[in-house]
Amino acid sequence: MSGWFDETLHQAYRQGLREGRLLYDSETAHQRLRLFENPVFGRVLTLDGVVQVTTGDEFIYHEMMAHTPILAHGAARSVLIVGGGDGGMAREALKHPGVGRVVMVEIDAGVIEFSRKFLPGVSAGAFDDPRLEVVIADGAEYIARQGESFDVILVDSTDPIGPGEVLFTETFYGHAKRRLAPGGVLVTQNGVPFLQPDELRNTMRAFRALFADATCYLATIPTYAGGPMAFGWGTDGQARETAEETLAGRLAASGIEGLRYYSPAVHKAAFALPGYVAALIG
Ligand code: AG3
Repeated sequence: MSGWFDETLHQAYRQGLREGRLLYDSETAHQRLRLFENPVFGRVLTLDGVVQVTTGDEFIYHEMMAHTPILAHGAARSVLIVGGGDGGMAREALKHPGVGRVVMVEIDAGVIEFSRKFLPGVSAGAFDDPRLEVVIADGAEYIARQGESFDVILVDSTDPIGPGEVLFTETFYGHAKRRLAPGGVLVTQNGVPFLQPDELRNTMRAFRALFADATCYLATIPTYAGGPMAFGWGTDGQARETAEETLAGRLAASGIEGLRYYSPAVHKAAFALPGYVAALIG
């Protein structure tokens, strides 16, 4: 009989996943990493007791976080990924032929090494793409440095507990803004607002002070349980106004096929916010 994995993220709500074969359980230099099999979701990667990726539903998160800003921007050449050590975000960003450079700043080399070995389908060759540069560093420190700017910055972080905490501060968002090229877009992982309202409220307060266009958009990822997940969206440009037909034209021109969640219609709809979410973003 296999047991159950109980996620420890929330105070008064928890999800359990049946835990089949345990493939790995160890401490990296930064966090506890565990990988097991689940009959519905496939391989499940957890960090410090919180689900990060499952091979079953990761496509939703990675497609929505990468393609929404890249296609809205329309001429993105460079993408910075903060976190994202499993390689799924790089995989989606690199699908765009116009993207000539992706820098991934991951704090935990252990996550990359591990994911390449045990979750090869998540990065799907991204780590061998010459357009990808991997930097092992603290994302907050990296972004605070002077350096190149990017058309799109994706903060593919854990929750604001442990190593991910600094990635939710006003200081970090301010530094991220300075690293955006004109018209650039910042997108952040902002948790599940029904269960983590403060996380979105605080990020949106900071975004409103920094960006002409500050909002969030939503996608439902089953293992980020408790309702849809919010992605913070900050830009001084007009990317949010991009029409559905324009997005469709850009997607067709990119030659990207086989997406299973993102579509131009879903993209536009993702910015329609239910009242309880709109109230949090102020
Ligand atoms: N990082 C986002 C995990 C967030 C889970 N949080 C939650 N359920 N509120 C995923 C990394 C994938 N590249």
